[in-house]
Amino acid sequence: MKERSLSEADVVAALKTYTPTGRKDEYYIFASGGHGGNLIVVGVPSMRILKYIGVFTPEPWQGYGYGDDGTREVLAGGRVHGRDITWGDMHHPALSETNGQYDGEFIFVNDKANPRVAVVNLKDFETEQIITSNLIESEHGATFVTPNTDYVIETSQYPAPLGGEYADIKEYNDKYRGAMIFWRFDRAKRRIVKDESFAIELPPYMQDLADAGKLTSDGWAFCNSINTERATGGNLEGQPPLESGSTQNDMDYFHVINWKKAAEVAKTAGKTKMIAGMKVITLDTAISEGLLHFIPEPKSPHGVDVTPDGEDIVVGGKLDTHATVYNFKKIQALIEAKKYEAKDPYGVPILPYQDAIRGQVELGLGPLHTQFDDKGFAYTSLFIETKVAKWNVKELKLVEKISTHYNIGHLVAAEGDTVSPDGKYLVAMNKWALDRFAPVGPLLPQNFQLIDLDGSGNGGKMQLLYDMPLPLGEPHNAQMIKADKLKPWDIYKPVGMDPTTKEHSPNTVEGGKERIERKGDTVHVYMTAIRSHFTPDIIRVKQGDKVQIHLTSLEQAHDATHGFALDSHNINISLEPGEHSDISFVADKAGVFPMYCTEFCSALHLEMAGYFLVEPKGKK
Ligand code: RUQ
Ligand code: CUA
Repeated sequence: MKERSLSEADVVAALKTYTPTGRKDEYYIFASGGHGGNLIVVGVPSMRILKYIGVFTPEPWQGYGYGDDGTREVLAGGRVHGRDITWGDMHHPALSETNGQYDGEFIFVNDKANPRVAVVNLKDFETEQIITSNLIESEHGATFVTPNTDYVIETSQYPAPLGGEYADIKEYNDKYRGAMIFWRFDRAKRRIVKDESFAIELPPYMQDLADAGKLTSDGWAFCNSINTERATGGNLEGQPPLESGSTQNDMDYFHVINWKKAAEVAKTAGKTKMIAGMKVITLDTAISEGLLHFIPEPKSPHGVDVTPDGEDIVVGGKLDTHATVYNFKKIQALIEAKKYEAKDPYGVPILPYQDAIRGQVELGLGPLHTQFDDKGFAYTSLFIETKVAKWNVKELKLVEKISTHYNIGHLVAAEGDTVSPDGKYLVAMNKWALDRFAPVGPLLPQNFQLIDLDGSGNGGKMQLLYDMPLPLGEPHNAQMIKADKLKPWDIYKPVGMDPTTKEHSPNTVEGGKERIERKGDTVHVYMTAIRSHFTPDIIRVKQGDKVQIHLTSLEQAHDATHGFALDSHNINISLEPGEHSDISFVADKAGVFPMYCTEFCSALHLEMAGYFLVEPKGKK
């Protein structure tokens, strides 16, 4: 202790996190990779990074988007207005749930910048689907799942004319709109099904975070809004900048949405309008069917989180020092009694604020997001104060605060969004680790701080245990799941599975049946990989040929991944044991191109290579 200048608290923290070699972590964190567009898997309490999963961004190690037809197709699902988008601004991962519990089967993620949602299968930690609607132009309240993962919620943020139409910003009030999309997830198909999905048109406020009701409040969704002033910016056109125009009012609108009823309405003929291939319940229909109600909420709020019992909804004040606790039963009574205090300019009924809340709790400066434990406490991040506030949900009483470093955004507790959180661990997800790590230039890494909630060895108080820099983009939210809930595969079995379809590929190549076949102008190469060779290892084609390599790994041992790289063609595949991959390209340049395995798979790994020969056009 003396030699390393460690305090007693430091040693206690070390004892709580040190994870000897071979010992596995108790929890997984799935953290959004921010602008990195990928998903980050971290072990708790060791805070060791276990994996990056390519989602919106091509990822070379996994061969995601580098020549493999399956992953290319997944990425193509995320084209926006016909354009390839190879990055994403990932904010909120949501684990699939069964009866409000994480079930460890799937995780969904969003892209704020280019409104898209992706499905990642936790059997192999691979992205299987990216879907977009072209209905909205940005989003933020995504992804949040309903308690049985029937729907994945995606809510727009910056209003725009729906469906990618043009209207001048002067027509903001009339032509710009928001929307909440309910993507229907078909678990058996492992896909979001667009035809069974629907959206609800919303007024042009900037909808912010959302959450789905659970238990008591199952069937409902909640969402915040900012800029109910409908400011548009225009600071070179004589208008106030957006930041001041949008913060004039003391109250904004908390959105209360009856999604179960909306799903019925969406199925009724004539009740929806098709916009950009998406079934949309118009604002007028949403109002007349009683699907949408507003309640005032103080002042440009941010996070909205439903308590584990589903009874209350906590809204983080952001510019207000309180967390406001809405009560679901009170809201229901007001809706039933049609007790409205007013209507918004679009005719949405507004329920009286004082009658809808159970109370407020003063927490400090900049309350954002809230997580829960198993003992009736809530933990709210305080962005401006850079602290976590622990408070008693029933009594609405502040208990204690702990400092974070710095600028905490989201925070994630063990099983923290389920109907039965575990307590134990909390991770503060801080922005800009100003003075925590060895300097690496002007761009700062982010900082995940592990906090012990039990307070053992610390007088029952929260204790900071560990700092983990994250240099890959700004992670926003994360989900923390008990490790034993996940049952990932070791290998693809039987040999020949296509990870994207999770089916035996029709192009699977059996050992001994390797061959090269020409069909018209396409050369099909039926190839296998096994320690330590490709068969065939020489491929001859003619300049201009279309080439399809059908590549099967014959391996069935867990530690037998191969790669397949072809120089100068931007092709790099990771081939896990038993995996089948199809690789299509045009051999448009004559030349000699080595191809080789990119994982050091055996003592003869360097010899796991071959040649791709492209004969010049017209050569006899
Ligand atoms: S955000 S730091 Cu969830 Cu995108 Cu709050
Ligand atoms: Cu196979 Cu290296």
